[in-house]
Amino acid sequence: MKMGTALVYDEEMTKYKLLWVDPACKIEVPERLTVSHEALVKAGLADRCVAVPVREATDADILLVHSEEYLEAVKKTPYMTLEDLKEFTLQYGDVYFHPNIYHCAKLAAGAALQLVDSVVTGKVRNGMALVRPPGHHSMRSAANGFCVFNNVAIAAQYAKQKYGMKRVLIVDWDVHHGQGVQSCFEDDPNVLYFSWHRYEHQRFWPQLRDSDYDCVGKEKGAGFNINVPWNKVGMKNGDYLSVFCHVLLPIAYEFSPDLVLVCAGFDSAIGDPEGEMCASPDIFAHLTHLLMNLAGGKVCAVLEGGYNLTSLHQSVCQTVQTLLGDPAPRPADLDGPCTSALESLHCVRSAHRQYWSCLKHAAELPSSEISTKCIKLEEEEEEKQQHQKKEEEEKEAWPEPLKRLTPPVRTAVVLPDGVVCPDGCERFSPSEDLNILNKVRENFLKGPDDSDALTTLSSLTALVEKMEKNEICNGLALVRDVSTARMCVVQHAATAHRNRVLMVCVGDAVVPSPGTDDGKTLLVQFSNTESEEQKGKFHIPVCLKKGCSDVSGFTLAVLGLLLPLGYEYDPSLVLLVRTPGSGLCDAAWQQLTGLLQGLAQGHTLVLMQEGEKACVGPTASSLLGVAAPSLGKLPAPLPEDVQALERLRHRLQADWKLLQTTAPETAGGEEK
Ligand code: Q6P
Ligand code: ZN
Repeated sequence: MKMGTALVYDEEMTKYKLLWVDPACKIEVPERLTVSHEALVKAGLADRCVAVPVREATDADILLVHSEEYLEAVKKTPYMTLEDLKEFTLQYGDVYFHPNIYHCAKLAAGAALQLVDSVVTGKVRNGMALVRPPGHHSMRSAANGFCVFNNVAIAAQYAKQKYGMKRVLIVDWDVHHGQGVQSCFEDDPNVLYFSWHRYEHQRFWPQLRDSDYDCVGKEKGAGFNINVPWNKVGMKNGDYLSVFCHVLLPIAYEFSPDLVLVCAGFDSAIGDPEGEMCASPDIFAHLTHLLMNLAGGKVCAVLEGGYNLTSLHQSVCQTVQTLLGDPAPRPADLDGPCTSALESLHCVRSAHRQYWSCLKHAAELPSSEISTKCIKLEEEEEEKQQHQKKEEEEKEAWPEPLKRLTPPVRTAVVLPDGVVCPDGCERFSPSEDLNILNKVRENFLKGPDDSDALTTLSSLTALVEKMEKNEICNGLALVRDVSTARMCVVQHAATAHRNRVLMVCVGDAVVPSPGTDDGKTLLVQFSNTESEEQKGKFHIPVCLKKGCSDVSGFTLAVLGLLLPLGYEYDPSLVLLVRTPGSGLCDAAWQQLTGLLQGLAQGHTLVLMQEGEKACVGPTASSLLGVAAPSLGKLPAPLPEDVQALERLRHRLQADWKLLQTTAPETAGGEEK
C-alpha cells in the first residue's frame, strides 16, 4: 500500500492578475496562491509532501471537456491588447483575462492531471494541487467565475479515459455551485457530482435554477448529481458535517468510486467575503478525513475558490495535513444543524430517495411546496437575518487553528507472547507503575495469582494514560477477557475530569455493560439481538437483522448514526471493542476503524478477544492510517434495517441534534 501525499504547485500560476477595475473580480488575486503555499512551507507540510511538477494540459486534454471554438478563442488571448482583452472578457460572466492567463490555465488543468497520474499509478496515495485559475464554473464553451478551463472536469474525463476508472466521485465543497462540472456530467452515471453552495433561493450568484436540490441529473445520469443549496448564510461546522453524514457519505459508499476528486474551494470557510459562512478552517480536516477511506484512499484535491487569505491558508493547511495522515483536531463547538440546513437536507434526501437505496426510507417532502414555504419563511426572517449578518461581520475574527501535534508513536500494541507485532507498530511494554499495578490488583483481579491479567490490564491503563498525554496516538490489544479489560479502561479513562469515552462494540454483547448514566461514556452496541433495550441517552443498542454481516446495513449505521453521534458527543477517547461472532468482514471493520479516527484526535483503543487474532493485521493497518479497502458497490441494505435505523435516529433526535434530517416545522408525518 502506497503512502505519501503529492503537492502540485508552480509559482508561474501567480503570474497573472486583474488589469482593470472590476469589483466582482478584485478578490481573485495572485496572493491566494503564494499565501497558501507559504503557509504549507512554514508549517513544515510542504516538505513532507512529494513535490510533483506541473505540466501544460495539451489540446487533447482540454478538448475532453471544452469545444474547439472555445479553445481556439482562448488561445488568441496572449496576443491581445488590453482593450481586446477587456472586450473578450465582456462576453463571459465574472471573469477576467490577462495575456498570461491562457498559459496558467493550461498549467492549472495540467496540474490536476499530474495529480491524477501520481495517485492512480500509485506513486503517492493522495494529493493536492494548488492552482490558479480555478475551474469549476467554466463551461464547454465559456469562461465564467474566474475559471477558464474546468480543471477537475478534465481530470475526471482523463481518469476515465486513460486509466479506465469506472466511477469517479467529485466532491465540490467550494461555496459556489460548480455549474460547469454539473453540466459536463449531467447525463453521466459514471461521475457522481456533489456540490453544496450558497443559494438563497436562487438569489445568490450564479443564480441558476439548475443549482437547486431537484436537479438530480438527466437520463442515465439521473441520481448522479447532488445539489445541496444553502438558503441562508452563516452555516457552521455542524451543518457541513450533517450533510456529509446524511447525504454525501451514504451515497458515496453506495456508489463506491474508484477515485475521488475534490473541488477544494475554501470560500466555504469563516471569514470569506463571498461565502459568508461560519465553518472553521479545521472542519476541512474532517471533510478530508471522511473521504479518505473511499476509493482505497485515492483522493485528489484541486484548489478552487477561497478569498479571505487567512482563512484560505489555514484551511489549505488543514486539508494537506490530513491528507498526510495526521490525526484531525477535535472539532470545536459543534451545534446541531440550523433549521434552514435541515430544510435543505430534507429536500435533498427526498429528491434522491428514488435513486439510492440508502435513502429509500428518507422522509418524503410534505405535500405543501417546500420551496414556496421556504421563501415565505425567509421573508419573515429577513430582518432578523440582516441583523445577524451585521453581528457576524463585526466579529470577523476566529481563533487560529491549534497546531496539530503528532504523537511520537502512532500505534502501540499489547499482544500475548507469540503473536507477532505488526509492521509499523510498537509493542507496548508492561507497566511498572506501582500505582497502576495496585489499582488494577484491587479492582479487577479475580485471583491473587492471575499475573497475566495483571500485566495486561496495567499495560492497558498505562497505554490510555500515554494517549491522554498525546504521547501515543492509538492502540490495539488482544486480551483474554474483553469484559474486564473494557471495564478497566473505561473506569480509568472516564475518571479524569473532562474525559468522555465513546465505546463502540461489535459482536456478541459483552456483559456487564459499564454504567453510562453520568454521560462520561457513550455506548453504541451493534448486534443482531433486540434483547438489549436502550437505557437512556448514553446507551444505544443498534440492532441489525443479520448483525454486522450485512455490509450495506452496517455501513449505513456507521455513517448515519455512529458518526453523527460520535461527532456530537466529542469523546476524548474511542474504545472500539470487538468480540467473536460479529460476522463483520475485514473491509467493513477497517472502514469502521478508519472513520472513527476522525474523533478524539485519533485516540482509538481497539480491544479484541484473543480468538480474533487473525484481525490484528488489518486492524493495525487501519490504525496506522492506511486507507481501508473499498467495500465495492454496495447492494441494497435489508429494508427492515434501513427502516429500523431511520426509526432509531428519529427516536434519538431529541437528545442528539446531529441525527436530525428534517426541519421541525416540516418533520410531520411518520417516516416510512
Ligand atoms: C464569484 C463571482 C460573484 C459576485 C457575487 C472556481 C471559484 C469560485 C469563483 C467564484 C466567482 N462573483 N457577490 O471558482 O467558485 O470561488
Ligand atoms: Zn467559490
